[in-house]
Amino acid sequence: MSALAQVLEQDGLLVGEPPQLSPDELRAMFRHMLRIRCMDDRMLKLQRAGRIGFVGTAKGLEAAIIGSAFALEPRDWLWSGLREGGAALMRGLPLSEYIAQMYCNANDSAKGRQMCNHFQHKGSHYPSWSSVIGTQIPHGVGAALAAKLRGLDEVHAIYFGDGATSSNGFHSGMNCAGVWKVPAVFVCIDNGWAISVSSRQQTAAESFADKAAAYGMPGIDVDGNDALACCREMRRALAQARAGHGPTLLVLKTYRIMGHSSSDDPTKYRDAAEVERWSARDPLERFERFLIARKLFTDATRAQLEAELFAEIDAEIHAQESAPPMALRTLVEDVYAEVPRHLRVQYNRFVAVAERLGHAQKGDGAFPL
Ligand SMILES: Cc1ncc(C[n+]2csc(CCOP(=O)(O)OP(=O)(O)O)c2C)c(N)n1
Ligand SMILES: [Mg+2]
Repeated sequence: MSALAQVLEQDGLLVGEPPQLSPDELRAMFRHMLRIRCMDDRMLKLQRAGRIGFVGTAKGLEAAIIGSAFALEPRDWLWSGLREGGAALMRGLPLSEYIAQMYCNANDSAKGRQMCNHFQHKGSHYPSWSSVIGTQIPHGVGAALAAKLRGLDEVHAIYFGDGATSSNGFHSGMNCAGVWKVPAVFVCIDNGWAISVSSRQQTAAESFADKAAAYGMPGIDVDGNDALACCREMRRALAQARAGHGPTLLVLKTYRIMGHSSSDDPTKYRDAAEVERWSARDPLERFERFLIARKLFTDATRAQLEAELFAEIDAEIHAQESAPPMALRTLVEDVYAEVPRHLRVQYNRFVAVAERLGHAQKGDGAFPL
């Protein structure tokens, strides 16, 4: 295992070389991290109230997600594994699209064909992702190879969790990336758990970073609750990839504070003491202490930002909640240039049943997961 890359102690003091970032950039980084916390708070409440179907939070992972993605250029790509929606917002996904996707309403750019919480955004190079663990890894590697063959100056950041390191996609993607020296950075967010399987049960290796050696690339362990360390190591890995020196595996060591998703009860498989230990290493608090020490924040700044963020999010929730549902006919559109006869017949039968039995109402039925 490599020494853990760290820039900030939990008390906000510097213990390593920080990345070059202007005061405005540092403040922006914190705001993007805080937005994840605020958004998760609201989404979980909406889910508990039965107003949206599903949510997977990123509480505790804010530094890993934002610190690393902050280093990307707009022309780079982010292949999401699961919880990187906050990075999509930072890179240009409109808040309205984020929340529309949570409602799967008429404004949902996935047209209701994804589970909620599965974002995509063309403009910020954030491809649609799949719940099937690890499948984005070979997709991202293929896109990175295409960029290399076309001589494009872009790097593909491929995100995944500790659980995905046991997938076929991880092995085949990492192997091809190493052999072809593609411009990619693999970002493993090791948050301690893959639903109820702990990282210690997932591998006998000391760290997931050790796996990089088998694919001929560097593997670097990073303190994933340290936004500045995540940004610095990501910048280094991106520079290597951009210069044609091939991929790196970054392992951002952090902790999933909440359940795997709104359908999970983590008290069934882990100790409260472990959660408390990691809560004391909160990434927002650590970064806030640094910003206060640097006189970029006062003790009141976080509360002000929080109020602003909640106001923006709440206004958008009201707007999206009153939007109509996705039109039923979209069920049969977009595959063929013209809807073929057999689909028209099925659709008409479906509408007839819906009219006989009544259309579904908001909140009907239980989410199956
Ligand atoms: C191929 C496959 N197997 C199993 C699942 C069920 N599943 C959904 S998420 C998950 C765990 C993911 O853990 P990790 O990769 O560590 O990401 P995290 O949820 O911790 O962010 C599993 C096993 C799946 N979606 N796909
Ligand atoms: Mg995990």
